[in-house]
Amino acid sequence: MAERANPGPSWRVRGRDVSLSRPVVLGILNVTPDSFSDGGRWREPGRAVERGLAMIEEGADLVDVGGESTRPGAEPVGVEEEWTRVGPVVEALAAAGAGVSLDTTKAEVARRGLDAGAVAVNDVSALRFEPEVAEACARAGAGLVLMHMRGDPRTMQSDLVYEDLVGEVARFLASRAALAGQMGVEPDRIVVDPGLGFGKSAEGSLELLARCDALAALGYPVLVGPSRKSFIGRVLDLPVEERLEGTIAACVAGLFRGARLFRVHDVARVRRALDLAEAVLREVPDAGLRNGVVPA
Ligand code: HH2
Repeated sequence: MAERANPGPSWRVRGRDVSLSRPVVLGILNVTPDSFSDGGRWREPGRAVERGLAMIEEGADLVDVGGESTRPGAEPVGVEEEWTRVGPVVEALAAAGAGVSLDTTKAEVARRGLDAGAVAVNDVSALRFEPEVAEACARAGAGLVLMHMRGDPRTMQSDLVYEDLVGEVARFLASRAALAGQMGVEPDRIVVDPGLGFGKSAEGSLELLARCDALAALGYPVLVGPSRKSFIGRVLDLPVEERLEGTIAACVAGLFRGARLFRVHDVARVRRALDLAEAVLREVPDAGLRNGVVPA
């Protein structure tokens, strides 16, 4: 498996470096009618921008703007509809100086978003739907998140059985990162993500959190997105609006196993928890290396 020796001290995105010396938080801003936990809440662009800026105040490093739900069974939307949703929000947040990552699988939406000031693209298909997303990122010098998912959001929960879940996810992410590299995305701009809940059983998502070390060993920073997801509901038997503590526990568990980036709805609370957990980790002399990060 192609592996890099170590990730650099920062995630290089367009026009800025996001330091990995402390946990990186991406605040979720879904400008969709149908996202599983915040669908419809931020559809009005003015309110969405306000929420994005508030998340930066709360300690988010980037705001992850999405215009297409990826919840199981979600119907895809077209380029124009997706861009109508996210365009004004990306533009306004970028103009206000906020770092924006754009959660899209479409090359045309990625291109427009990067032109409008986004600094990274979060592609939950890891270039399987439209490999040209990588070209758009390479041209703009943008960051690129590559996430593992089996099939697509309509089909992903139909087969949750893997012979070797962690090995399969690691091999997939290594090969997608290699493809991104061939398409001109520099290694320091790539982040990998096991895709918690995307075609995984609850046990599978827990196992992937516990084995973030195996993904960090690929040499790219690891992002996890446990926020309010159903595996938390399954373990704690709680509805979506009661999953904050589970989200925090999942993030901290991921951090201790080598994840460095966290995509969450509840920025202020997760930020505090991660900063405290990071302070604990720092008491271990080789914590940086065990975290897959070279100490600065
Ligand atoms: N999860 C969701 C969406 N995008 N991107 C990455 N990199 N990792 C994730 O785990 C991830 C993601 C799903 O969560 P959410 O955005 O809250 O819901 P929806 O897809 O329904 O909009």
